[in-house]
Amino acid sequence: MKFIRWFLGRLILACDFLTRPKPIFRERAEQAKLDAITSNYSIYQFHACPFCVKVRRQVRKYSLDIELRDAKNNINHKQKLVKEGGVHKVPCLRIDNNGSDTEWLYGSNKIISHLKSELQLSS
Ligand SMILES: N[C@@H](CCC(=O)N[C@@H](CS)C(=O)NCC(=O)O)C(=O)O
Repeated sequence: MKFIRWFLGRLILACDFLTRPKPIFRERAEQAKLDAITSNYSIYQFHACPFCVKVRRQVRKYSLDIELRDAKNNINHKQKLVKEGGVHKVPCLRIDNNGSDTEWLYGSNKIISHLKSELQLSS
């Protein structure tokens, strides 16, 4: 079972690598505006989780600069996700609203919808 999961994970990563979307290009000022917003974002994720791959592909497609945090191998990230987010589930988008009222958004579809609406990204 562990091997099958490992194998499927590698397969997903290989498919992702071979079909990776091309990042879109923006004018410097426009990109800087988005970077300022996403500097408050971080994504808790596992490297080979298919839902995390889905979110990472969108992040790449839209050229978003969002810190990725490994919640499987990094014990500090894992503990923070469980303690503050509430569940050890990935992907999870952490939105730091300048110290107060930190949001933890779980679920790949919710994260992608949030990014699209918050950052006004076209489909
Ligand atoms: N419907 C969720 C599914 C997320 C999910 O099942 N994630 C798995 C990893 S692929 C997880 O976090 N499992 C908890 C664990 O392994 O501890 C989504 O779209 O994000």
